[in-house]
Amino acid sequence: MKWRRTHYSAEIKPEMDGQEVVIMGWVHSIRALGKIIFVILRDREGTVQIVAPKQKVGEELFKQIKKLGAEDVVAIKGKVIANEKAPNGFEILPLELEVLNTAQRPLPLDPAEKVPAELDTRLENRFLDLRRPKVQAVFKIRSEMLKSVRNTLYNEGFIEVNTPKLVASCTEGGTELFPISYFEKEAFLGQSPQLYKQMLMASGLDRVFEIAPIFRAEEHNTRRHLNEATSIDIEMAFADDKDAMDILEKVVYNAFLDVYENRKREIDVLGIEFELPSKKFDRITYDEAIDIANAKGVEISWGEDLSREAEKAIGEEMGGLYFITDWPSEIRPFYTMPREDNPNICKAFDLMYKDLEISSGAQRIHLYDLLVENIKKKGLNPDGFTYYLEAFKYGMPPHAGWGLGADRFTMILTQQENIRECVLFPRDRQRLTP
Ligand code: AMO
Repeated sequence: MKWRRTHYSAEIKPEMDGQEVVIMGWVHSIRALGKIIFVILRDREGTVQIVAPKQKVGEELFKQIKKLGAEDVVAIKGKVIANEKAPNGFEILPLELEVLNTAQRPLPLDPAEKVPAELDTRLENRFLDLRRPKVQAVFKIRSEMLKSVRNTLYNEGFIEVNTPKLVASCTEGGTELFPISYFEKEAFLGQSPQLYKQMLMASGLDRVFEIAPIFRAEEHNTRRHLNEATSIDIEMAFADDKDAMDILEKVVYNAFLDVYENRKREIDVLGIEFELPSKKFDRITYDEAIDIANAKGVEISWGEDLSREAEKAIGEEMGGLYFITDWPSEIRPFYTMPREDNPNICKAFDLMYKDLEISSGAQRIHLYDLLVENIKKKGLNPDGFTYYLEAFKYGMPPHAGWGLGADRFTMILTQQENIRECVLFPRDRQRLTP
């Protein structure tokens, strides 16, 4: 490489007329019209038009440029020429070209998006697919969201932690575990940091969060499920379900705000209408949710988990972001705190966006005897939870927390219909490569 990049495409302005720049990227398209060649160069931040008239650039450089093909990697030293008719009000007159690498042709996928491709083909060739500005926009928004979430949680006094993903027991019910062979034993890929984040509440760290993969052996292919997802998990001590919901509201609202303020170009590239939610989200109880579903003709009785049809009916009625609270204890995990006044109802909540659940959480049981009793009630064996249970014997404070699906959150921020659009290399029943 002879030079270093001086500017990304988006950093060049017509006011820089006459200035020399070095740009680097991929040949997005090339058009030779007799004695003039137009090249669109693409980099991470956008595209720039390079115009090479033979009589200005000279025989040698003209010949070099003419040989370029789609997706070749180049560095161009050139002069900014203000031109009202050019895209963004300027073009580049090339002075020197360095071809850094050539691309084989035909391309398995067209990053210039002239030829549409099925999602499957796109995922097969994900590195090329990722050159598409719309696809890149999704991941830039995802990155902005993760940065925002971290900022909010650090500001709220949380400490970032990392817990093991090779684990010995289940947390969210036994059916969705991936078993792996672990030397002489059987182990599993962690389906949630749940037990670890709770054990940390006995450590005195008070407020922890983790952003990490979770593994779930979901059998079914849906547009909302992955076998490897990224979960944003928090746990906070000396807190109840309401406190955890307040933090979740802040985290989600701030991420919307940061994307709105800092990713205008990506929102534009995606061509979506981006609306900020209100700072406080609606809260309905499970009972009210059931009533809404029933009123819309969806049959569901108290104590059942919400069916897909029920979620759709409730989502239609509620729109946007809203919490569903006060769930039947029966259908929530063993660690969920029952309400003191009515143990059939527990202090659990889900955060929904229309018909999509993006987070669930609860105040947890911090009392040893009640926890053991609840484990048994769910048909689980307390012996499988020995290490976890120890943490409840020697001073466990009341605590609460939630898990927020980063992939699903990206889906709603970017308005994608399929969760696979929001993951670089998705893992589902059919896909383990690339
Ligand atoms: P839950 O199982 O509801 O709760 O998961 C929390 C959030 O993680 C995301 N999620 C998924 N995303 C994509 N594909 C999947 N297969 C998948 N599974 C889960 C969802 C979901 O809302 N331990 C609790 C959280 C807690 O109480 O702190 C838990 O794991 O967005």
